[in-house]
Amino acid sequence: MPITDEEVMRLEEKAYEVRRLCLQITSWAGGSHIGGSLSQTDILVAIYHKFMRVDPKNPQWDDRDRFVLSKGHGGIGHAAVLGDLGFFDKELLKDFNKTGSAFGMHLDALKVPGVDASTGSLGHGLGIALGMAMGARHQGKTWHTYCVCSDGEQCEGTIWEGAMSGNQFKVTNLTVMLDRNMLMIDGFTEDIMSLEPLAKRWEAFGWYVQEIDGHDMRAICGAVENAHAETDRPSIVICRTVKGKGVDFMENKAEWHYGGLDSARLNEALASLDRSYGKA
Ligand SMILES: Cc1ncc(C[n+]2csc(CCOP(=O)(O)OP(=O)(O)O)c2C)c(N)n1
Repeated sequence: MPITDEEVMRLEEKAYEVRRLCLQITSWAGGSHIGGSLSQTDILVAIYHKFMRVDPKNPQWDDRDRFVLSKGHGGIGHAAVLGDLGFFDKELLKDFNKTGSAFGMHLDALKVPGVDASTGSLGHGLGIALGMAMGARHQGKTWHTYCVCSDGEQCEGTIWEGAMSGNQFKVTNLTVMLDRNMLMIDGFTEDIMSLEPLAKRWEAFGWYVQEIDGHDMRAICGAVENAHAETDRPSIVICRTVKGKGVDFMENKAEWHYGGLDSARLNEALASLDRSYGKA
């Protein structure tokens, strides 16, 4: 069913709140992978707020949909979404990455409610997600698995092993979203390890590929619905995004892969975010 204008506005507002929280966590923690957390925000918000069947009061509910953040360094963004949904007390985020906190830069599934897989070593989340999806099928369960990958991750051989397996085993109860922000840790993917033509490569591996604007809620939701409807091939959605999206001094800057914000810089970032949402 096409998404309504009201729902688009609701999701966009939620993405604004999550981006704000990402910036605050970055300040509390003394630094974070903020660039990639801001690029992935709209994807995570759309998945969690429109599609995921989860119960924050019962994080281990057996029939819940599964989510794997294969680009595990986006952990602050994932934690912001989960905290906002009420999986845990949001106040705990103030101690993010501090000694004794449950929250490290890469979220630990044994410590953070709502996290289905501990990730951070790039390239492995796709394989974990494939296993979860195949596990559902073997057990006759209806849960759907979502996996968010990064473009830097496409340099890992395990991604392409996963691509082959997804096709071989026709894993159609999995939706992969690729955060194509064009930047990896210290530069543009096309300068460091060219990925293009990325869509054609995934197609050649037998996947149903869609390419969308990864900051357009309507496009994200439509693509996920198309992916759900595809019953022959595994699905990947290449989401064209901007690293640092929403904060002018971070956008498209490799150096904002990881960075800190003192209180003055935090205020600047929040003001820029407000401007980008037309709130200032
Ligand atoms: C196997 C492995 N090698 C290296 C790293 C260190 N590392 C962290 S993030 C990153 C790449 C960042 O680029 P991308 O994955 O595209 O992240 P995004 O731009 O979406 O934040 C690297 C190499 C890692 N986490 N895992």
